[in-house]
Amino acid sequence: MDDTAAKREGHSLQHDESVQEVKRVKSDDRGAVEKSSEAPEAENILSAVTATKVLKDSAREKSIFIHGKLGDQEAVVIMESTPITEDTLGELFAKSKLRLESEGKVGTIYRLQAPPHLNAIKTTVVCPATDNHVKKYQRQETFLVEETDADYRSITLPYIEKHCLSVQWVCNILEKKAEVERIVYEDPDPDVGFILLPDFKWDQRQVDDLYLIAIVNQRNIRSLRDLRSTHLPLLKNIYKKGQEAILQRYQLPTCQLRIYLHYQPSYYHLHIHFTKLSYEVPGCSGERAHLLADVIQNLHLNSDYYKSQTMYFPLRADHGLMNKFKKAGRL
Ligand code: M7G
Repeated sequence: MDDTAAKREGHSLQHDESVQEVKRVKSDDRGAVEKSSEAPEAENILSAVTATKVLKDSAREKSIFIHGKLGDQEAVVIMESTPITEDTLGELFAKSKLRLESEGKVGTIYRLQAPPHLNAIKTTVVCPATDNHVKKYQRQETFLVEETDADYRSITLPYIEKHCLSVQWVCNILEKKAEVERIVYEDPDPDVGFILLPDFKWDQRQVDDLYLIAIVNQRNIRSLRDLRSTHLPLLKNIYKKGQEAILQRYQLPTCQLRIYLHYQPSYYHLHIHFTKLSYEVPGCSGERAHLLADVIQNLHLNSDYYKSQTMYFPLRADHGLMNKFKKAGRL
């Protein structure tokens, strides 16, 4: 629901002067295929893309979202500069070319030309792109919605039952038809089990922007709203084992993790986000992200907390649910 500078749905390729990597994934939510950083040079499908509109760009996030055509199909191309990481500094310092830009009292400014392999632009090509994809990436005003439990039952629930995005990609992951080799941890228990794996948003090149999701095995929990105290064993299991798996695999301790659920999510099959605390990923702010630790505490206090609580969440102006809340006189 929140549009971020890092959606990974579609063909994805890394691109610079000399290096190109392609991971080809269809945009029908069937899941991703990870390519290693040593992937061979791929065909430059970007050369066949005609850009029609810049949907959004951000100098701060160093990203641009473009609507265009790939042949006769609609496409969205997302390009993001990759972070500079500590492990590449040695090579970056030794092998870059510098041009002097200006000399001042405080410092000297250079334009640095990094070696091509340290200068990649992460590029995602969503093709064929639907109207929803285009909308999702288009810059839009957002509004804070107040949803009582009655609103949930009369407005939100009927809407998501009719319009929610396909969770086929989730089923494919749970059924081991997709992303099997990407699984970081799995607990196969049908009640408290889950699969932990890298989110589409993370290219796994550096832990600085670590982003994993835990997808629960249970198929009937749509979102935070469905959680009751009976789900505490499941939530505690994810909290504990997710942290342990991340510590073991990435040496990142719990105190450096942000573990949360989105409300509203984009996909109504319960999943938990694990990101590095210092990584300010879009969607991690208070109006949309609910810390799993708080969720566990709230359910301990009151089993019906999320059933009865008034919830607040941001909606984009073009979101279908906005209209429903407006029509009901709730906005
Ligand atoms: P969300 O809270 O439903 O909404 O999160 P958001 O997309 O607005 O954050 C769903 C998460 O699943 C997002 O972080 C997506 O990047 C991620 N995601 C979506 N798809 C289709 C896939 C996929 O096929 N594989 C993986 N690994 N992650 C995905």
